[in-house]
Amino acid sequence: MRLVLVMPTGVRVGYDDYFSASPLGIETLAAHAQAHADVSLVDMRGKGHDIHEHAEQLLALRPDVLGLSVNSAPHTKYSLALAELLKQRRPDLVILVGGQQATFLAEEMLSPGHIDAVVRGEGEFALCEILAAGDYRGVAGVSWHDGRTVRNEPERPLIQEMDTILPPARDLLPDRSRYRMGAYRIEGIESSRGCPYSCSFCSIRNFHRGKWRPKSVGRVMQEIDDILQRYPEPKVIYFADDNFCNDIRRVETICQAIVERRTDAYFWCQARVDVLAKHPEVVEWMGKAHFSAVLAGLETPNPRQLKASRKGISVEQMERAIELLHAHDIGVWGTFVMGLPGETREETRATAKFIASADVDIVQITVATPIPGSDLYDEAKSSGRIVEKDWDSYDFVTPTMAGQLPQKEMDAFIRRAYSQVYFRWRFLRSLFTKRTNLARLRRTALRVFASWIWVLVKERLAALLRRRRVVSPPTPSCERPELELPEIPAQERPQA
Ligand code: B12
Repeated sequence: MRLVLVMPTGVRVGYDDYFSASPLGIETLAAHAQAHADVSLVDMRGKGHDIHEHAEQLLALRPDVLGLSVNSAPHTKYSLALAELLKQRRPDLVILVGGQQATFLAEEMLSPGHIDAVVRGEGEFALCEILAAGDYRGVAGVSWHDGRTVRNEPERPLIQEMDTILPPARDLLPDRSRYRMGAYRIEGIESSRGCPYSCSFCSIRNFHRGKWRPKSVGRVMQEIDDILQRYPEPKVIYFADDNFCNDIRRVETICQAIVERRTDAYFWCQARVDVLAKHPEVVEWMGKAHFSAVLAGLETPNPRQLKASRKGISVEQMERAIELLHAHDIGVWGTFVMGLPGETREETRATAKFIASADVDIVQITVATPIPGSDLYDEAKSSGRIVEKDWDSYDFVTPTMAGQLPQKEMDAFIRRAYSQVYFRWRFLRSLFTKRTNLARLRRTALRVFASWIWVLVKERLAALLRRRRVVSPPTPSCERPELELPEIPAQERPQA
């Protein structure tokens, strides 16, 4: 049996063209599925947006089963349109989807009738059961359409023993050169799953049922050793964990083990500032282990919004964590959110001002977006506040809820905040200072920024020469016979 697992792109996802790491989800699924099928992996990101060409490429692999990973909202319409095309050409092809977005939108994915089944939640063992049985019906965690209605099989228990998850089959995507972050190659490791916190705008709590489950330190180090051996080039290894620092003593042990390796690789992870602020001794170890950046959700300085979104951090903790990380030469990749429910214009202005003064090295500003699976989505949906229903617009820079500032005004705030961060004298000067992690990180941010500008220039040139690529056919939720590839919105910034 031939299985093809696909990481889709979006119809207009600009960032797919200039930055992505390898698709850990399908690489991990492949590692398991190899026991039951001949597996190929295809990563469509950065390969244009011609859906016909993509369908041809996939059909040429002669799959019996094709699995699409729909993790993010802007990949939804592309995936539905691709499934429709594939089914027209190969009605016998079994099409499965999984991932965050698909899990919470099973009904919407199945209703048009081109996708056979949605695998909700973790996919490793469900996929193996489907392949072994040659049927998705009756497999726990699967939703499918019986021709009249969507059938939801019972929930699957979460994987209890995380070390039973096999390391990703990286060898199935041998061209690793495209997975870069500026001058560095990038490889991801998943050392834990889930997060016990309940931030209103995040879907992780519901996806992993509020549980945080780690792999053992030994197992994590095996994966790191494997990457160090396999890929000798200068690299960044990132922890794809939702909350890497949930068990802070484990982080300390991992850092100590990394230090013993004396590697020249850099690391980054996602962590909460309250935890870092309380543990300066661990931040020191992270510095010694060459953590070049920590992605921290700083969100907003507004105490009312921090409370309402159940983020559970304070501005003092943000400042303390930034100070600590910088003291150990670790860059801060701060993510901020504007337009949370009830946010006034003055509050948005205050957030923009805060961002400019927060001493963050890489800034990522998003517009609050109700992603399926998040409480924000449920609340906005039940109160009728969702005004934008086109998944292509869930790009985290477009307002989608009633009460948010109009796009133009939001863009202006975001643009000003970005330029105040990146055109600061202190930031520019630091690019040329001694080779510290911070300077490296800032140069990397600049290179990612430059590749984004290059993508933008290419798109504009193509438009000028009337060579705009055309994407078709219509997605089931879209009436237009042909979709013109829109220009990347001017406000979109390089987001990692
Ligand atoms: C690491 C990460 C990143 C990294 C790298 C991603 C990459 N490879 O390029 C970075 C920081 C670059 C990133 C960027 C973004 N990310 Co991100 N990211 C994650 C994170 C934390 C982990 C992803 C991961 O690798 N997981 C590990 C693998 C093993 O799990 P998995 O992919 O989920 O796959 C499992 C299941 O979902 C399922 N499955 C998945 N696909 C399929 C397919 C089939 C057929 C089957 C059977 C099963 C199945 O089985 C797999 C194994 O159990 C997730 C949260 C999460 N926990 O998933 C967010 C997440 C995917 N990201 C998210 C977002 C919003 C973004 C950004 C848009 C942020 C921004 N504003 O810029 C960008 C988009 C970048 C892009 N090019 O797509 C959202 C998406 C929400 C949504 N519904 O749209 C998530 C869910 C986080 C959240 N709740 O907010 N991200």
